[in-house]
Amino acid sequence: MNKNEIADVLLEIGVLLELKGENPFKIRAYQSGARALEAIEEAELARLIQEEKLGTVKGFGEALVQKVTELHATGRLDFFEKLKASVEPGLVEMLEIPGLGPKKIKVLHDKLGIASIAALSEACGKGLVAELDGFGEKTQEKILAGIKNREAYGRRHLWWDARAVAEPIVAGLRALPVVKRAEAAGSLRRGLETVGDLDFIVAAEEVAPVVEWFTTMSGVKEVTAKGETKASVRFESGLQADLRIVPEDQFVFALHHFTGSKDHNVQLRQRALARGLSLSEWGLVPAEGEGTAKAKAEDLSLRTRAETEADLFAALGLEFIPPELREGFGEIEAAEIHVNTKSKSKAERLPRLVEASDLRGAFHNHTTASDGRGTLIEMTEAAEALGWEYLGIADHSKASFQARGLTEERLLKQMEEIGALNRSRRFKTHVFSGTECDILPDGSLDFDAAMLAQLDYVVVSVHNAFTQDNATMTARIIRALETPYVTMLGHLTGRLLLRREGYAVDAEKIIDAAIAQGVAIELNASPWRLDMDWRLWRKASERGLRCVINPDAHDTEGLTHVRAGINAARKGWLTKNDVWNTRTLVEIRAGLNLHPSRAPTS
Ligand code: DGT
Ligand code: CA
Ligand code: CA
Ligand code: ZN
Repeated sequence: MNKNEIADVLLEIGVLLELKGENPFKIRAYQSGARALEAIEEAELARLIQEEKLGTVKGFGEALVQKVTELHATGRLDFFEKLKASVEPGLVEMLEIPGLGPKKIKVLHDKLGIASIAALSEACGKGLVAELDGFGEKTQEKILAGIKNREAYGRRHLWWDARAVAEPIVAGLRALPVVKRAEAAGSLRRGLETVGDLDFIVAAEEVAPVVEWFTTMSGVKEVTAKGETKASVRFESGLQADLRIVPEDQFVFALHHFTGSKDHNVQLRQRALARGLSLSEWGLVPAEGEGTAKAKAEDLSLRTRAETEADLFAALGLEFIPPELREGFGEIEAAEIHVNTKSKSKAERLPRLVEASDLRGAFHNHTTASDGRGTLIEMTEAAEALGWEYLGIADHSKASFQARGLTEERLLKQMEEIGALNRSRRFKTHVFSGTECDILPDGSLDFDAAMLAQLDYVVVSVHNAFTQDNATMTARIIRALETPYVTMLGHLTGRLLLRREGYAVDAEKIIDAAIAQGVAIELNASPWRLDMDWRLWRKASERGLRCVINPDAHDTEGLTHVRAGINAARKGWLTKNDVWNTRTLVEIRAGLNLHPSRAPTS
């Protein structure tokens, strides 16, 4: 196990011990052990363990040394396994409800005997939870809302996680000798932020071997359907996957149909009908005449031939519509090929969408200075490996004390470190010194103007007082955007997909203010945020809002989350030109209006 994985285990042990009501000192020992681990470099940890010197590091008592050593060597810890088994799973599950920590869960268990979310829901319904010390009406309402959210979202999965499951399946299908073509379709292919189930379309010479492989591949927990041309399976995570096998000459039609969305399909079918054609998953055939669409599609002489989806769209007088745009939000009109397409205004045409390879860097990233897990060096190295020209470091500010936010003094020290790193030319990637500065409840910022002026750029974000009403929150954010030196707004609503609704804001008003101030809004690319939502970007960007795709990375791996942001940006109709971090280092520097002391010398 590497140090981050070990740190995760230590944190989990801390949570489990808290659920059991263990001694707070013991609990804290695991938490600080995890912290201490994060501050050590990977190689350093290996050396300390090898030389049996881990005990000399502050925060590691004897018990912890033994556990870390065991995890490092074997990836397993008997103590942890036993501890997990000794805590009722329902209690751990309750941690997923916003506002419920281990302490509260222990109280619920001790006082009311609650050991599952269902029992908790019932107790809230009876008003029993509100009567407990330290709970009250408001908490009870919040818990109930949390449970409802969880139910509503529980059946969906993050696009990022679904993609990780789908990619090896597509590769595995393509590797089967009988398979001609294989693609993932559905919401996954459309790049939707959450995915209900996976859909795979395969063209194959023979069906049986494909179904056999699909239903027995590793990770399948249950085969929920197995038919002549299709199969469905369910994985451990609850995610389900549908497979459909079609003859090769129907592949494009099936792929298009099962990519959806439903709204897009309905609109496209209407367009086909208006041209005397019938479009279905089987083919594009004359609408008039004898027989069903399926029967006609089986008659090759009647079916329009399509090798690719571009052929299918072309047969309906349309340009190729990228899957991300197929939501029925005007993409078909925009794709219409007119004799005078050039006379269409930009807003009426299909955009040339931004691509992953267009990005040259990003601005909202954390390091071990606040709550990140990668050091400045590790993050820069990873950015260089991605080919980025620049990396912005924006650690938390002091008001985010739970994330070890930086004081002015620590921030100044970090700026010096970054300056020295740039001067050393150790990496090809230039590092910008920024901050993710808290927007305080009244809309003032956590740092004063004198501090902000010295930075290369400033991200401002809301991290507390989430329950303010819409008007207060909106005014608060707008006030922050109107503060000098602010470069961009972080995660507009603070939502966590499938887990927490965003705080209430008037997005329109905030977008207006950002445009008026020349401040960018980030598209936070963290797979569980994707905030500001893609549905708002098209209009906002047409009105002149600048987008920055930021991974909000807390470790080196997190930098790759920009891929999820690109997805969302594409769904928001954004082009390369709409996304600021596609600009070159020189252009960014010119745009940042750098403080004289930090302006480039050459
Ligand atoms: P999901 O799985 O809930 O995230 O969303 P999708 O879009 O993947 O939906 P899914 O898996 O139910 O079906 C895949 C596609 O198949 C869907 O996007 C469009 C097409 N489709 C499914 N049912 C219908 C339908 O009743 N009418 C039409 N026009 N298309 C359908
Ligand atoms: Ca699906
Ligand atoms: Ca499906
Ligand atoms: Zn943040």
